[in-house]
Amino acid sequence: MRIMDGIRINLGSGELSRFTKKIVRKLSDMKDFYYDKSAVKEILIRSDPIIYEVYAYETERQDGNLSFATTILYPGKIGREFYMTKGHFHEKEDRAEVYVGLSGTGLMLIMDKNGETKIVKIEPNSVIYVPPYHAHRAVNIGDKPLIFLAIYPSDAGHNYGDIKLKGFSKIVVQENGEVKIIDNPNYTR
Ligand code: S6P
Ligand code: ZN
Repeated sequence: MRIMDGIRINLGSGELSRFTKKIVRKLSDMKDFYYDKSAVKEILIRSDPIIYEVYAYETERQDGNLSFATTILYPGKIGREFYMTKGHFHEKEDRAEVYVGLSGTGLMLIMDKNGETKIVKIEPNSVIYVPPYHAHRAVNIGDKPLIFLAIYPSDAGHNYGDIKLKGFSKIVVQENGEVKIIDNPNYTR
């Protein structure tokens, strides 16, 4: 009997050996998501850095199916705020998700509907559970790419609208060389 190869993750680059979709997110694709709008403008005059890339293996969007994706979130800052993913609620809000840290160091922001945010470390071999009805965002607080695997129901979908509008209640910034979690001045409950 033939033994099939599984899909492999290149732990150096984060690339999947097989994927159905690749996303490249540049600063210009997510300028509303950073709190310091003038820092965004300033950077975009000169360049349009890639903030993160996603390799997704997505199966048919039907109840019961699972999909998975690796994300490579580069190191850097926009003003004082660390590079991060857009972050989203799921379109089907009752869908949960699991994250597995593979490389680099980051934080996961997990926020409920009332704006209560929990923060969990993402590092190699850490497993993070994102419960249903919670928005989630990854932040790279290190100086290497942060690479993680996400496993989610194929019909979960993404709802970026709420986050684009209000952001998360907390943001992650650098202050005097240290990582600080502060209230987002633009967030309204
Ligand atoms: C999907 C899962 C991840 C993210 C990816 C990019 O449910 O949470 O694969 O899509 O990390 O983040 P975002 O917020 O731009 O979709
Ligand atoms: Zn998700």
